[in-house]
Amino acid sequence: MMNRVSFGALVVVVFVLVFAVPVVAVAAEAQPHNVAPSKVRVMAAPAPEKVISKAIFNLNPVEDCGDSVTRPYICELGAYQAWFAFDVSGIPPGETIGTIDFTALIENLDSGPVERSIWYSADDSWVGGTCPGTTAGDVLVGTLTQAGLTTSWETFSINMAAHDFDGDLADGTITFMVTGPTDGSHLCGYIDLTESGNVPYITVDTALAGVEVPTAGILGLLLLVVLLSTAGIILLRR
Ligand SMILES: [Ca+2]
Repeated sequence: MMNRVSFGALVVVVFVLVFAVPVVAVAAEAQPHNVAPSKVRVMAAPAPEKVISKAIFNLNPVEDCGDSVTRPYICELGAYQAWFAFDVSGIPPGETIGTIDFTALIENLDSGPVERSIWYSADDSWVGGTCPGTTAGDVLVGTLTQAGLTTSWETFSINMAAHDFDGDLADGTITFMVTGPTDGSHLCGYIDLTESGNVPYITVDTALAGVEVPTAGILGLLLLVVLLSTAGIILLRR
């Protein structure tokens, strides 16, 4: 009788080791990883697509430039342009970029509403060197319209379909250029750079892909195994 009871108990122990230990290990792996103090990890997300955490990074430019150190003109495309480089090397490996917003203090010197445009550039080699100035951006990634004779913090929602920014996670830098209307109209404004004290920034929303955390399915199976094993012990003792 005791041997049968011991065998039943052994069955329970083996099933717990086989199922419970992996569940605990995977759950531990899913904990959010450390980030720098300036970056805020906001939530643990559900895992329908094997995404186990999300984070928001607020980043200021490592370098910005234009025809002024503090407040360059942004007028027509190809002439009055301001450049911004953001260091994204602090975003941990495995993260993918979901959205990017670019925010800066902009003044519209025209009496009417004016379209402003933001462009992505693949060339980061200007950082630490010469401002690209009137060089063309590679890809139009956003526009907004600012009211006439207004100074306001304006946010471009970057079009993520226009460029694959995960490539910039690999090279560690994102370069943006901000200028005037996409049709080249000479409609002027200012944009404040870092040295003005009104520091531009990007907000990067990322997701960390990984092993999906087993939840109700595995735990339910584990409970079923324990119940069946217990029933087996009772039958063996009769
Ligand atoms: Ca880059």
